[in-house]
Amino acid sequence: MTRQDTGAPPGGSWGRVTVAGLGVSGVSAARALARLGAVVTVVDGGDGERQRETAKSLEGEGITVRLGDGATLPEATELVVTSPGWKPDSPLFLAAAEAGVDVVGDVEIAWRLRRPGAAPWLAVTGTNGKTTTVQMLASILTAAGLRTAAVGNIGTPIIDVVLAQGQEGAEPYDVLAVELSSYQLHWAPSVRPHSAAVLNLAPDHLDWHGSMQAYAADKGRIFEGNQVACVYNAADPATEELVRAADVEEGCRAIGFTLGTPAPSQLGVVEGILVDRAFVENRHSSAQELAEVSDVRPPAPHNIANALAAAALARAYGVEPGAVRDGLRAFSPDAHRIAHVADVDGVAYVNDSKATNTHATEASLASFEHIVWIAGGLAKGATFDELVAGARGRLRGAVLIGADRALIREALARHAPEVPVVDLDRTDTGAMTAAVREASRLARPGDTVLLAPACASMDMFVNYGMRGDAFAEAVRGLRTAGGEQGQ
Ligand code: UMA
Repeated sequence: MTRQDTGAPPGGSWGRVTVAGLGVSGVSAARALARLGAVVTVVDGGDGERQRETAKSLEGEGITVRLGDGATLPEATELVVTSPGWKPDSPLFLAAAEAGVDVVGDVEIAWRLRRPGAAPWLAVTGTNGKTTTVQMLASILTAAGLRTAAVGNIGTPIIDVVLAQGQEGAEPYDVLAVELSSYQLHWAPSVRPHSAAVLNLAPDHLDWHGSMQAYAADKGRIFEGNQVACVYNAADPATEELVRAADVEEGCRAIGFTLGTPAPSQLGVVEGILVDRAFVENRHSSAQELAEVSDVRPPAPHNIANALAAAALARAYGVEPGAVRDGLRAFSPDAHRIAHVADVDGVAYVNDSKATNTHATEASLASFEHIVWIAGGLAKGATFDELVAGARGRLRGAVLIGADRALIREALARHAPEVPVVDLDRTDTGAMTAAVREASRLARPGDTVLLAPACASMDMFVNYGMRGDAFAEAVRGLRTAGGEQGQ
């Protein structure tokens, strides 16, 4: 078989592959590569119950698993396939470099496994909003009658979907809506989407990438080789800069999105209507109505921007305006993204556990007038001065949880010393119940208690979803303890 048939390296066979990480992507990559004939060893630095159970099932499939040592390169390794979370300077990769062995990610493998005629990728990255945008995009593509799936960083390993295409009887996808993180882009040098969008760029994951420049450069890889459109945020010049720096196919266009009136080659908003001035016959004199702002849920500014980016990618793929509207109407937002949980004693409780960095939290804090803010967790190298200074006038109080809460406490002391702060010195999962109780004491009727941690959750919870669930559970606890019924 040729390289194109199997995605295998030159020489035709996958040989001995080491997969780094026994998480969602590692398991998918290991299974796929073993099925394609590779001799697979999975290594993971952890040795917990989860890893052991997963190891048992992979070993039953002929895959070797080595737990508790993520640093030593297994002998005779010919290729390393890494999970996205592994830092580029991990000892395993230094050993691979020394041995002259390539390191790529699972997304790169998925790309190499595509057969001629495989579903093109419409790809989305950005510091915030990428999951929502990919979900909106998939909803629009579905409304257009296309067979699609939302894959990648969103949680469904892309290799699984690409490989399913090759299986007998599987109905082929027309197009994939792909969420790509900066980590995944870092390890995926040959991916060439049909069209792609960078929603925004703000400092995040700097401990992983080493610098803002390195982070931006990895995000910018999404535009490489685009065929039809590179979609940027007109309000965020850094995203347009990435389009300019990209090497794209002849005829590929730069398409902007804006919350204001769109210029030619942009999508934007005019009097409450989402309009397209990019994919229309005469973009200099006409515009196409796509949907109403009220079709976007929630109709908060950052979310309208997400909808415009999703619409731009769908339009680049040739989707009709009616399907953009129907898809946006059919979309239901994430339960952990500025989701109203309940009203208790005249106070609204809002779950934005998905706000895992300062940029997302800034948008969240700007959405309410009087806020008791629950924040903290793993800061991932972030600083909080700007965030706190910007939100000062809106904060009724703050309740801090998690490993890096001192960083937020210090920023509050510097920029908002009048704001009462409860510093919960505990990182156990029950801390959320205590945090909600403390927040309810600080809040007055008409206020919003907002969980927008500005930090990752893994110091206390399995993921941000569990953190949001714990918040919602704690709010329900308040209600049964005597508060009034919410919605
Ligand atoms: N591990 C080590 N050594 C390391 C790092 C990790 O041994 O140095 C092991 C861990 O013990 C664990 C495994 O590797 O067993 C985890 O690998 P991983 O962190 O890459 O996570 P996966 O479970 O494979 O999930 C990844 C993405 N995770 C990250 O990028 C951190 C998931 O995105 C994604 O949904 C999934 O692949 C499928 O594509 C999550 C995420 O937090 C949602 N993404 C970040 C974000 O959105 O901000 C980028």
